[in-house]
Amino acid sequence: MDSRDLVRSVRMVGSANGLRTLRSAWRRQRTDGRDLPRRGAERARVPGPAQGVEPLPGGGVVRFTRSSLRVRVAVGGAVFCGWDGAEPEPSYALAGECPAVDTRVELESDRNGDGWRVVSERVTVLVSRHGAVEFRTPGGVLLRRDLPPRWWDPAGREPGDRTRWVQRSETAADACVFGLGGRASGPRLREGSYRLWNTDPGGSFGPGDDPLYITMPVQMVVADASCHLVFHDNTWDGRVTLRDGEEGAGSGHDRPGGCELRVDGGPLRYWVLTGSPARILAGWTALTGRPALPPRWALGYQHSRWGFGDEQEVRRVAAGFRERGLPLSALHLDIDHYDGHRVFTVDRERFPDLPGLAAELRRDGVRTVSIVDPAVKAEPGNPVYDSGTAAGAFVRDARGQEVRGVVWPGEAVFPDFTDARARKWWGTLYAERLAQGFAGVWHDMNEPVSFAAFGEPTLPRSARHALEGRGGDHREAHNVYGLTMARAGYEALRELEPDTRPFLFSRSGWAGMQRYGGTWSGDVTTGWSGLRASLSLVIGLGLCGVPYSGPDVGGFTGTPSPELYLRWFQLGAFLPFFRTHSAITAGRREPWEFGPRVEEHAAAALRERQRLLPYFDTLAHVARRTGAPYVRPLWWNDPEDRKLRGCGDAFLLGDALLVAPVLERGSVTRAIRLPRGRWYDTATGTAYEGPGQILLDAPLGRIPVLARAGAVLPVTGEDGTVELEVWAPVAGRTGGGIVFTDEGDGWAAPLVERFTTRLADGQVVVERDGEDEVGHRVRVRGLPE
Ligand code: NBV
Repeated sequence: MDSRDLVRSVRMVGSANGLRTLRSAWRRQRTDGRDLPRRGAERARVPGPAQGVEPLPGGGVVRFTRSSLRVRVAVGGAVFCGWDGAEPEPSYALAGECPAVDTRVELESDRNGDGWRVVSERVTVLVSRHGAVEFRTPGGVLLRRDLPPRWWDPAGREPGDRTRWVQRSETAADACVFGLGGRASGPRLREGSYRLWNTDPGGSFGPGDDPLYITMPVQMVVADASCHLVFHDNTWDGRVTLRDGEEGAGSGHDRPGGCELRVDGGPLRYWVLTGSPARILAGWTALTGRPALPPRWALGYQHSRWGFGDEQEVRRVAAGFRERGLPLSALHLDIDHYDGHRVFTVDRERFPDLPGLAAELRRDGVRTVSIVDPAVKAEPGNPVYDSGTAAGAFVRDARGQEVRGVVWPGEAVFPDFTDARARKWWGTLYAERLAQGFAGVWHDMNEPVSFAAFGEPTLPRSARHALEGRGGDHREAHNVYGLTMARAGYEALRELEPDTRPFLFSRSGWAGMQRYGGTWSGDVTTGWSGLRASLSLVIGLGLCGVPYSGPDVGGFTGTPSPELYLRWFQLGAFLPFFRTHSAITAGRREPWEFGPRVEEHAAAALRERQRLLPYFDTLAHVARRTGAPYVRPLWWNDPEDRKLRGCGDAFLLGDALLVAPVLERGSVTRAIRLPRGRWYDTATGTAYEGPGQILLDAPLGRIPVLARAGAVLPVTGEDGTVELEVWAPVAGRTGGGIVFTDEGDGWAAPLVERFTTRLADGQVVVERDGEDEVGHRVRVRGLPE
């Protein structure tokens, strides 16, 4: 064991569980030593020369000496490539049916006679005689070249003994990569190596820590020629190594961008989607599922703490918000409200009447949200353990013994969420949470974490999983543990309360997790670097199809300076999931704890959030319908603007706003790079023309927010109805916006209104669906006084 491991484990679990974590780590090592297939002699392989081709609707199969490649273009333009017989299904990422093939196209001989091609509406795929695959725009510009894969065959292959493989790819010299799940060092992912193995970093994390809780083999690649998303549908442990390209300054000697993907097993299959970022996200969420729609209250401000202590304390905190007139939408209860850290229990001494407390808070408009950890205390007599054992729900080893680990309640077992029966059983337990009055759930520790004094703090790699009846081990199931737990929770809540939208967010997850809910930063370090990392996570996850997320505002650990707290709060007010939260050992995070000045400015941020709620409602519906995230990188509409691609310090909030948080200590100005078009500083009404860089005031009381010329922004008016804030369009141009209004919960279809704006005789004209009757009070801004 190295001493860093020891320090980490003590930091995480305290000394009480220390011995157990030592035992558990030994046990894990022993089990893996016994049950994991040994890596024996291996042979490196490449596909070899092509032997023949079989055209099929949507593409076809190219046969090589030692492998085959299936190319399949789906309706909508997504391209699937599967080596060695890999098909799109089964897949944890895909939602429902695999999309139908585009029957208009199939593999044909390339004109030059040195390979084959599929020419579809959006993309041309070329397969060389040695198995390189190129993706080109309809105009012929290269987006991505995948070199022939290499893999290692175990000599005398055994069932269950999988092949590792590696694939190298080249992208344009100017390509920038984003995504790979939640990465603290982005949003643009620089040259370096990124692991694909969901991991609790332990303690807290900052920009240098990788991997984190959510890793995904999803890359959004942005280049002059076009953007594309590549998704390697493989859940195994792996690593992506990126190399930045270099342009030869007109010499014609560009060095392409490079990507190398290594995976420890499982299929080599991937999807490529091309087009504008909006098109790609629409295609990606059509493939992997549209994002769940949160109830309206989940778009309001929420507050949490590990260690609220007891009912009185919760009441005191709620009263603190109420008495100060600070709007609060939900309070979250962490593991300390459980009885001895046992999931689905309540410590009745400290929380004698949780349903009563929840009802009382609810009358003041405050919901309660409960943490749910997957680990179940392994203790006969614990009803959750007993019923899970009876249902055969817990993960076992190759000999059929329950796999034991250590988490908060001590010795614990882990539900196998890759088993439909286990998901069903687990789902029944959420009835207890609803009976306690909780309105939403917060899944934690589901990477999954099992504390270990040394080695990886998770389950043994040899632990067996059902994998939907196919059978396999933790090497394959690990990365989808959080995803399948979210599925269990989401499906249960849908069934238990069919008329309400589930509110669920999960620390870990994988491609497709947006179907079940959102996520949050996890234990982001308290410091300016943590503030920056939190924005990187939200932007990156949005580009992977997960639009609802946000950080622990104020940071998880320690105590932020009043200035840092305030700047974090001001950023949080513009992110989808807006929640203050901190560790049991950390300082408090209520806005009044940081002095009257911070309280006043935080109150202003809260009021602005409340005012923008109709806009957040709209963004939630837009995400649901199109996959477009609420929080978008500055290059979203201008991917060809290279200067914008490197900007990770500001973002677009929907179509209408550009938000530039203050991420540096002591700063009271902000340099902001504007995308093309006219932008108004919402604080002063001053207009600026993009593209270009501007410098705006960012006094302690606010962060710069700009509005796009022509935008229609639905906001809460003073009388509580939805008003339209309309920003003057540029003369001769039209603007507009779409507005979704709904009941705030349930499944009734929303009202959809489309507005257009234009200037006529120096006045702003607003129309709704082509009619003059707008149906809302309109406030025009940005016209000269
Ligand atoms: O449940 C306690 C914490 C929680 O407050 C935090 O938000 C999670 O990310 N949880 C991690 C476990 C403790 C980690 C040290």
